[in-house]
Amino acid sequence: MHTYEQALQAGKQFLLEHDDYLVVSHVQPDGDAVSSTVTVGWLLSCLGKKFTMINEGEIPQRMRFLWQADTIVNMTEHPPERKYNAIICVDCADFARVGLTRHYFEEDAVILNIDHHPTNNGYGAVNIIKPDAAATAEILFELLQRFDITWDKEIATAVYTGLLTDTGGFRYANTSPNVMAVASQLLKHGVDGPYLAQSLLEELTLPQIHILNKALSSLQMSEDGKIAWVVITPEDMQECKAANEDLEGIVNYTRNIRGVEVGIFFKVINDNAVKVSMRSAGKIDVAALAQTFGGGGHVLAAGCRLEGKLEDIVQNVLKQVRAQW
Ligand SMILES: [Mn+2]
Repeated sequence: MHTYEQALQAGKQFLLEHDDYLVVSHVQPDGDAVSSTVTVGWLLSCLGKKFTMINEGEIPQRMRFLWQADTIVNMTEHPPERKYNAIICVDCADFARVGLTRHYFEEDAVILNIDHHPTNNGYGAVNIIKPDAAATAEILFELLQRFDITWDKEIATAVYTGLLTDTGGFRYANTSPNVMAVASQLLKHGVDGPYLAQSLLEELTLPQIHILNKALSSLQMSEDGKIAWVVITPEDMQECKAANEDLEGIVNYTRNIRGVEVGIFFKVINDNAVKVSMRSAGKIDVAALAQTFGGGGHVLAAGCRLEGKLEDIVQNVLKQVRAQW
Protein backbone atom coordinates (compact mmCIF):
# COMPACT_ATOMS: atom_id res chain seq x y z
CA MET A 1 0.00 0.00 0.00
CA HIS A 2 1.15 3.50 -0.85
CA THR A 3 1.32 5.29 2.44
CA TYR A 4 1.58 8.99 3.15
CA GLU A 5 5.11 8.48 4.52
CA GLN A 6 6.16 6.76 1.29
CA ALA A 7 4.71 9.67 -0.67
CA LEU A 8 6.73 12.14 1.43
CA GLN A 9 9.90 10.11 0.78
CA ALA A 10 9.18 9.99 -2.96
CA GLY A 11 8.62 13.75 -2.86
CA LYS A 12 11.93 14.24 -1.08
CA GLN A 13 13.65 12.12 -3.74
CA PHE A 14 12.03 14.22 -6.48
CA LEU A 15 13.38 17.42 -4.91
CA LEU A 16 16.89 15.96 -4.68
CA GLU A 17 17.21 14.31 -8.08
CA HIS A 18 16.19 17.11 -10.47
CA ASP A 19 17.24 20.73 -10.96
CA ASP A 20 15.90 23.90 -12.60
CA TYR A 21 12.42 23.45 -11.12
CA LEU A 22 9.27 25.37 -11.95
CA VAL A 23 7.06 25.91 -8.89
CA VAL A 24 3.42 26.71 -9.70
CA SER A 25 0.13 27.08 -7.89
CA HIS A 26 -3.46 27.67 -8.88
CA VAL A 27 -4.99 30.62 -10.71
CA GLN A 28 -6.25 33.45 -8.49
CA PRO A 29 -3.93 32.33 -5.70
CA ASP A 30 -5.11 32.40 -2.09
CA GLY A 31 -2.96 32.46 1.06
CA ASP A 32 -2.23 28.75 0.97
CA ALA A 33 -1.27 28.85 -2.72
CA VAL A 34 1.22 31.70 -2.26
CA SER A 35 2.60 30.35 1.00
CA SER A 36 3.06 26.88 -0.51
CA THR A 37 4.80 28.31 -3.59
CA VAL A 38 7.37 30.27 -1.56
CA THR A 39 7.81 27.42 0.94
CA VAL A 40 8.86 25.05 -1.86
CA GLY A 41 11.07 27.82 -3.29
CA TRP A 42 12.72 28.34 0.09
CA LEU A 43 13.39 24.61 0.44
CA LEU A 44 14.88 24.44 -3.07
CA SER A 45 17.16 27.38 -2.27
CA CYS A 46 18.33 25.53 0.87
CA LEU A 47 19.11 22.53 -1.32
CA GLY A 48 21.14 24.73 -3.70
CA LYS A 49 18.73 24.08 -6.57
CA LYS A 50 17.81 26.39 -9.42
CA PHE A 51 14.11 27.24 -9.52
CA THR A 52 11.50 29.65 -10.86
CA MET A 53 8.25 30.45 -9.05
CA ILE A 54 5.31 31.40 -11.23
CA ASN A 55 1.57 32.06 -11.25
CA GLU A 56 -0.84 32.72 -14.08
CA GLY A 57 -1.68 36.12 -12.61
CA GLU A 58 -0.84 38.62 -9.95
CA ILE A 59 0.01 37.81 -6.32
CA PRO A 60 -2.43 39.62 -3.99
CA GLN A 61 -0.85 42.68 -2.36
CA ARG A 62 -1.40 41.46 1.19
CA MET A 63 0.76 38.35 0.58
CA ARG A 64 3.70 40.02 -1.08
CA PHE A 65 5.59 40.39 2.20
CA LEU A 66 6.22 36.63 2.22
CA TRP A 67 9.70 35.31 1.45
CA GLN A 68 10.54 36.16 -2.19
CA ALA A 69 6.83 36.45 -3.06
CA ASP A 70 7.61 39.55 -5.15
CA THR A 71 9.79 37.38 -7.41
CA ILE A 72 6.90 35.04 -8.33
CA VAL A 73 6.59 35.56 -12.07
CA ASN A 74 3.23 36.98 -13.22
CA MET A 75 2.63 35.07 -16.43
CA THR A 76 0.32 37.65 -17.99
CA GLU A 77 3.24 40.09 -17.87
CA HIS A 78 5.97 37.61 -18.78
CA PRO A 79 4.88 35.10 -21.41
CA PRO A 80 6.88 31.88 -21.63
CA GLU A 81 10.37 32.17 -23.06
CA ARG A 82 11.58 28.71 -22.22
CA LYS A 83 10.25 25.45 -20.89
CA TYR A 84 10.85 23.43 -17.76
CA ASN A 85 11.12 19.72 -17.24
CA ALA A 86 10.72 19.39 -13.46
CA ILE A 87 7.46 20.90 -12.21
CA ILE A 88 6.17 21.20 -8.66
CA CYS A 89 2.42 21.93 -8.41
CA VAL A 90 1.12 23.03 -5.02
CA ASP A 91 -2.51 23.35 -3.87
CA CYS A 92 -3.86 22.45 -7.35
CA ALA A 93 -6.77 19.99 -7.13
CA ASP A 94 -6.49 19.13 -10.81
CA PHE A 95 -4.09 19.91 -13.63
CA ALA A 96 -6.36 22.57 -15.16
CA ARG A 97 -5.93 24.68 -12.00
CA VAL A 98 -2.37 25.65 -13.05
CA GLY A 99 -4.03 27.71 -15.81
CA LEU A 100 -1.87 29.09 -18.59
CA THR A 101 1.39 28.33 -16.76
CA ARG A 102 1.17 24.89 -18.41
CA HIS A 103 2.73 26.55 -21.50
CA TYR A 104 6.00 26.54 -19.54
CA PHE A 105 5.92 22.75 -19.14
CA GLU A 106 7.93 20.49 -21.47
CA GLU A 107 5.73 17.91 -23.11
CA ASP A 108 7.47 15.12 -21.17
CA ALA A 109 7.82 17.16 -17.96
CA VAL A 110 7.70 15.29 -14.66
CA ILE A 111 5.33 16.69 -12.06
CA LEU A 112 5.41 16.56 -8.28
CA ASN A 113 1.82 17.16 -7.14
CA ILE A 114 1.43 18.33 -3.52
CA ASP A 115 -2.14 19.00 -2.42
CA HIS A 116 -4.84 18.57 0.22
CA HIS A 117 -8.06 18.66 -1.87
CA PRO A 118 -10.05 15.42 -1.56
CA THR A 119 -10.92 15.69 -5.26
CA ASN A 120 -7.25 15.65 -6.39
CA ASN A 121 -6.92 13.03 -9.11
CA GLY A 122 -3.19 12.34 -8.75
CA TYR A 123 -2.05 13.88 -12.04
CA GLY A 124 1.64 13.93 -11.00
CA ALA A 125 4.45 11.44 -11.56
CA VAL A 126 4.82 11.75 -7.79
CA ASN A 127 1.80 12.68 -5.67
CA ILE A 128 1.73 13.80 -2.06
CA ILE A 129 -1.97 14.11 -1.31
CA LYS A 130 -3.36 14.28 2.21
CA PRO A 131 -7.09 15.06 2.07
CA ASP A 132 -7.38 15.57 5.82
CA ALA A 133 -4.63 18.19 5.86
CA ALA A 134 -6.12 21.64 6.50
CA ALA A 135 -3.77 23.27 3.99
CA THR A 136 -1.09 22.33 1.51
CA ALA A 137 1.20 24.26 3.88
CA GLU A 138 0.53 21.58 6.53
CA ILE A 139 1.81 18.88 4.16
CA LEU A 140 4.84 21.03 3.32
CA PHE A 141 5.64 21.38 7.02
CA GLU A 142 5.79 17.59 7.22
CA LEU A 143 7.89 17.40 4.03
CA LEU A 144 10.35 20.00 5.35
CA GLN A 145 10.71 17.94 8.56
CA ARG A 146 12.32 15.24 6.41
CA PHE A 147 15.19 17.51 5.37
CA ASP A 148 18.18 18.59 7.40
CA ILE A 149 17.40 22.31 7.31
CA THR A 150 17.44 25.13 9.84
CA TRP A 151 14.07 26.81 10.37
CA ASP A 152 13.92 30.57 10.63
CA LYS A 153 11.19 33.14 11.17
CA GLU A 154 10.71 33.76 7.44
CA ILE A 155 9.95 30.18 6.41
CA ALA A 156 7.88 29.61 9.58
CA THR A 157 5.84 32.70 8.65
CA ALA A 158 5.23 31.35 5.15
CA VAL A 159 3.96 27.98 6.39
CA TYR A 160 1.87 29.63 9.13
CA THR A 161 0.22 31.89 6.53
CA GLY A 162 -1.13 28.86 4.64
CA LEU A 163 -2.49 27.31 7.83
CA LEU A 164 -4.00 30.58 9.06
CA THR A 165 -5.80 31.42 5.81
CA ASP A 166 -7.08 27.93 4.90
CA THR A 167 -8.52 27.45 8.41
CA GLY A 168 -10.11 30.92 8.44
CA GLY A 169 -7.96 31.92 11.40
CA PHE A 170 -7.99 28.47 13.07
CA ARG A 171 -11.80 28.41 13.18
CA TYR A 172 -13.02 26.00 10.47
CA ALA A 173 -13.68 22.28 11.04
CA ASN A 174 -10.30 21.46 9.44
CA THR A 175 -8.51 22.98 12.47
CA SER A 176 -7.27 19.61 13.71
CA PRO A 177 -5.02 18.86 16.69
CA ASN A 178 -2.18 18.48 14.15
CA VAL A 179 -2.84 22.00 12.78
CA MET A 180 -2.53 23.44 16.27
CA ALA A 181 0.61 21.37 16.97
CA VAL A 182 2.23 22.60 13.75
CA ALA A 183 1.17 26.21 14.48
CA SER A 184 2.69 25.87 17.94
CA GLN A 185 6.03 24.78 16.42
CA LEU A 186 5.93 27.70 14.01
CA LEU A 187 5.23 30.22 16.79
CA LYS A 188 8.36 28.93 18.54
CA HIS A 189 10.32 29.99 15.45
CA GLY A 190 9.17 33.58 16.04
CA VAL A 191 6.03 33.88 13.90
CA ASP A 192 4.02 37.02 14.76
CA GLY A 193 0.52 35.48 14.92
CA PRO A 194 -1.50 38.62 15.78
CA TYR A 195 0.21 40.65 13.03
CA LEU A 196 -0.54 37.98 10.42
CA ALA A 197 -4.16 37.62 11.56
CA GLN A 198 -4.60 41.39 11.31
CA SER A 199 -2.93 41.86 7.91
CA LEU A 200 -4.26 38.70 6.25
CA LEU A 201 -7.73 38.27 7.75
CA GLU A 202 -8.92 41.48 9.40
CA GLU A 203 -7.56 44.37 7.37
CA LEU A 204 -9.74 45.65 4.53
CA THR A 205 -8.91 48.06 1.73
CA LEU A 206 -11.30 50.88 0.93
CA PRO A 207 -12.44 49.22 -2.36
CA GLN A 208 -13.19 46.09 -0.30
CA ILE A 209 -15.45 48.05 2.08
CA HIS A 210 -17.22 49.75 -0.82
CA ILE A 211 -17.86 46.53 -2.75
CA LEU A 212 -19.03 44.81 0.46
CA ASN A 213 -21.46 47.70 0.94
CA LYS A 214 -22.77 47.16 -2.61
CA ALA A 215 -23.15 43.43 -2.03
CA LEU A 216 -25.01 43.84 1.27
CA SER A 217 -27.37 46.41 -0.29
CA SER A 218 -28.35 43.77 -2.86
CA LEU A 219 -29.20 41.16 -0.21
CA GLN A 220 -32.32 39.08 -0.82
CA MET A 221 -33.85 36.27 1.22
CA SER A 222 -36.15 33.40 0.35
CA GLU A 223 -39.56 33.53 2.05
CA ASP A 224 -38.65 30.78 4.51
CA GLY A 225 -35.39 32.54 5.39
CA LYS A 226 -33.25 29.54 4.46
CA ILE A 227 -31.58 30.98 1.38
CA ALA A 228 -29.84 34.36 1.21
CA TRP A 229 -28.09 35.81 -1.81
CA VAL A 230 -26.24 38.88 -3.04
CA VAL A 231 -25.28 40.11 -6.51
CA ILE A 232 -22.29 42.08 -7.80
CA THR A 233 -22.20 43.46 -11.35
CA PRO A 234 -19.25 44.67 -13.47
CA GLU A 235 -20.61 48.22 -12.98
CA ASP A 236 -20.37 47.77 -9.18
CA MET A 237 -16.77 46.59 -9.57
CA GLN A 238 -15.89 49.63 -11.67
CA GLU A 239 -17.62 52.09 -9.39
CA CYS A 240 -15.83 50.71 -6.32
CA LYS A 241 -12.50 50.28 -8.14
CA ALA A 242 -12.58 46.71 -6.82
CA ALA A 243 -10.47 43.78 -8.00
CA ASN A 244 -11.44 40.10 -7.83
CA GLU A 245 -9.43 39.60 -4.63
CA ASP A 246 -11.62 42.26 -2.97
CA LEU A 247 -14.61 39.89 -3.21
CA GLU A 248 -13.11 37.28 -0.91
CA GLY A 249 -15.31 36.51 2.07
CA ILE A 250 -18.40 38.36 0.82
CA VAL A 251 -20.37 35.13 0.35
CA ASN A 252 -19.86 34.27 4.02
CA TYR A 253 -22.12 37.16 5.06
CA THR A 254 -25.09 35.48 3.35
CA ARG A 255 -24.48 32.12 5.02
CA ASN A 256 -23.80 33.71 8.42
CA ILE A 257 -27.32 35.13 8.75
CA ARG A 258 -29.13 33.20 11.49
CA GLY A 259 -31.46 30.57 10.05
CA VAL A 260 -29.87 30.57 6.59
CA GLU A 261 -28.95 27.11 5.26
CA VAL A 262 -27.41 28.19 1.95
CA GLY A 263 -25.78 31.54 1.16
CA ILE A 264 -25.07 32.45 -2.45
CA PHE A 265 -22.99 35.10 -4.15
CA PHE A 266 -23.76 35.81 -7.81
CA LYS A 267 -20.91 37.64 -9.53
CA VAL A 268 -21.95 38.83 -12.98
CA ILE A 269 -18.97 38.42 -15.31
CA ASN A 270 -20.64 39.75 -18.47
CA ASP A 271 -24.07 39.80 -20.20
CA ASN A 272 -23.97 36.06 -20.58
CA ALA A 273 -21.92 34.59 -17.71
CA VAL A 274 -22.25 34.51 -13.92
CA LYS A 275 -19.91 33.09 -11.31
CA VAL A 276 -21.82 31.46 -8.46
CA SER A 277 -20.27 30.88 -5.01
CA MET A 278 -22.22 28.87 -2.45
CA ARG A 279 -21.80 28.30 1.28
CA SER A 280 -23.71 25.80 3.37
CA ALA A 281 -24.47 26.04 7.09
CA GLY A 282 -24.09 22.26 7.30
CA LYS A 283 -27.25 20.48 6.14
CA ILE A 284 -26.85 20.93 2.38
CA ASP A 285 -23.93 19.54 0.36
CA VAL A 286 -23.15 22.50 -1.90
CA ALA A 287 -20.32 20.59 -3.63
CA ALA A 288 -22.90 18.13 -5.01
CA LEU A 289 -25.09 21.08 -5.94
CA ALA A 290 -22.24 22.84 -7.74
CA GLN A 291 -21.39 19.61 -9.54
CA THR A 292 -24.86 19.46 -11.08
CA PHE A 293 -23.93 22.81 -12.68
CA GLY A 294 -20.49 21.62 -13.81
CA GLY A 295 -18.62 23.16 -10.87
CA GLY A 296 -17.13 21.69 -7.71
CA GLY A 297 -15.55 22.32 -4.32
CA HIS A 298 -16.01 21.28 -0.73
CA VAL A 299 -19.22 20.13 1.04
CA LEU A 300 -19.67 23.49 2.77
CA ALA A 301 -18.04 25.76 0.15
CA ALA A 302 -18.39 25.33 -3.58
CA GLY A 303 -18.90 27.19 -6.82
CA CYS A 304 -19.61 27.08 -10.52
CA ARG A 305 -19.78 29.30 -13.58
CA LEU A 306 -23.03 29.49 -15.53
CA GLU A 307 -23.88 30.87 -18.96
CA GLY A 308 -27.02 32.95 -19.37
CA LYS A 309 -28.85 35.97 -18.03
CA LEU A 310 -28.54 36.80 -14.34
CA GLU A 311 -32.31 36.60 -13.66
CA ASP A 312 -32.60 33.13 -15.22
CA ILE A 313 -29.51 31.86 -13.42
CA VAL A 314 -30.72 33.13 -10.03
CA GLN A 315 -34.10 31.42 -10.50
CA ASN A 316 -32.49 28.19 -11.71
CA VAL A 317 -29.98 28.01 -8.84
CA LEU A 318 -32.62 28.82 -6.21
CA LYS A 319 -34.82 26.08 -7.63
CA GLN A 320 -32.01 23.54 -7.40
CA VAL A 321 -31.17 24.60 -3.85
CA ARG A 322 -34.83 24.19 -2.79
CA ALA A 323 -34.86 20.74 -4.36
CA GLN A 324 -32.26 19.69 -1.74
CA TRP A 325 -34.78 19.63 1.13
MN1 LIG B 1 -5.29 25.07 0.15
